[in-house]
Amino acid sequence: MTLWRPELLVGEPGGEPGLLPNFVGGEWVGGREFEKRSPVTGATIFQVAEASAETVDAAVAAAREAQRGPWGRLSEQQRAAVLRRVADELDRRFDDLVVAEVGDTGKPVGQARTLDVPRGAANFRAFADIISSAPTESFTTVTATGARALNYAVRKPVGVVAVIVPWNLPLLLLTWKVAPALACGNSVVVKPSEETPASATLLAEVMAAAGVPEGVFNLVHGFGPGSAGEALTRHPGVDAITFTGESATGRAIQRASADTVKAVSFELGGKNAGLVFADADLDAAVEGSVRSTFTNGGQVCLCTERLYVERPVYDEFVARLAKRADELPYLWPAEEAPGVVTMPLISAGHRDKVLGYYDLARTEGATVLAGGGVPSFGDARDGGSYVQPTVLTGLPQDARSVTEEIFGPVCHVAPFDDEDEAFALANDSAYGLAATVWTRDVGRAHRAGAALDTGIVWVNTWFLRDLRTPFGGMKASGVGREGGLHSLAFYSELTNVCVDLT
Ligand code: NAD
Ligand code: 6OD
Repeated sequence: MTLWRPELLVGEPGGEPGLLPNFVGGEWVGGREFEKRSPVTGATIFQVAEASAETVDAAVAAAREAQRGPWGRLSEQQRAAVLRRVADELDRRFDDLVVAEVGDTGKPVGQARTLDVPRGAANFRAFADIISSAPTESFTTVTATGARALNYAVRKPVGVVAVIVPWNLPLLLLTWKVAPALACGNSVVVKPSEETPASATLLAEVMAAAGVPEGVFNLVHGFGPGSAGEALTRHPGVDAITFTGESATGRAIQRASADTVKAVSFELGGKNAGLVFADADLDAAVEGSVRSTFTNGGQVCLCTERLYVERPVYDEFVARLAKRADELPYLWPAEEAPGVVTMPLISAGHRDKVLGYYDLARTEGATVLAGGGVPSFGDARDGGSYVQPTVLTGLPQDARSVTEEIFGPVCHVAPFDDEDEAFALANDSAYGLAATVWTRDVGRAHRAGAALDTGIVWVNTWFLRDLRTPFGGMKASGVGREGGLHSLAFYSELTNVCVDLT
């Protein structure tokens, strides 16, 4: 059966919005329905079937049974072949996935085509390669008494992995976790955000078409507390949780999962700093900061929300950044334009949160150099969740707008006088996810890598990601690392086998 038709997004002509079901043990399963609204217009575009507690139980049971079956005993090469078939099927459904991703998020179609959707297939191909070539450890032990033994580690699946993901890059972040989990022989129960149910539902179709055995990939829709999300975190049948989302949610999941001692991998929030040194290529620093602040409506955990600029270039940098923020075009998602464009925030609730921070910043004494409000369109987009790209200055380092994650198209810019001060300001945060440094001084670039307490430091670039590299955050930005062999470490168990050689 093909569940997905592009017209589901807008409803049948004259009909109701399409219904997105759960996927459990290879079957589509209904539930109490909730509405998914378009961020662009506010219109209802889907009804989504919320997974009940019984549906979550069934999904975990199906995952357990499938994992204990032939799937858990396939060789790494055989699993890699399945992952490659999933990637091929994702390529085949490329256009449908673009529709799903753009419909759910209101992001520009050009971004969905060049980033979100291709990364889905790339994640499966990358982890097919990584699991095929993963090294194994072995050591020969010789003791003083003459005992000799060979030790080697056997990699095994963890079991049933719950994958709980947010709405900002839905397919990219979901596949970034499902691919390594399956590569290691686990089965998964995924819970996409209630704000972005479409591409995950389509992924279930892709899994079935690619021949992933029934029960290996299960999908439950719903919310966090009191719904499918919390049910998964408390479920005794779930062995590990991989979660991307807010730091506060990470804390709640850690508490909920403590009784059943689950392994957790957390990719959480950020309040990322960008450092612009006077020796930087200023054109590149301005354009790079426009990208790092306003891409995806500022709704990327890696976006810059704090910029620090060396005093000799501060005035020029701030003026140019504010001008670029004011000029960013407002387009319908289907319109194509080069470079960064604005997009709506994910929901009216999130727009109100971001606007609350714009007001708070004014109350705290900020100067608003660009934006600070809501655009007016005179068309259906007035029902959507747009805010203006915003540039703030003049706040102290301890202002809430400078310390708390806003997750919108906004940054605060402040001056600094030397490298030590710049590194100290960047590190003065409860978060530690990412930092971006703009400089032509190679020595300073390497000093920044060593000095900045973040999981990633970009130098003269932003959001360039090699899937083999470690990814994660320090402090309130996360627990653990995924990416390449680091993902294998989380998604597998190791048994050391010690064999007497005498
Ligand atoms: P969120 O934490 O509100 O929700 C994320 C997911 O968790 C959703 O599927 C949600 O339904 C579920 N959830 C919420 N409460 C839960 C609970 N108590 N138990 C179980 N599940 C629960 O985050 P969001 O608003 O969807 O996404 C934005 C946040 O995600 C930002 O803070 C952003 O920085 C962060 N993020 C981090 C990364 C990273 O890699 N570090 C990447 C993307 C987004
Ligand atoms: O690129 C990735 O793999 C990744 N995890 C990106 C996270 C983006 C956060 O919003």
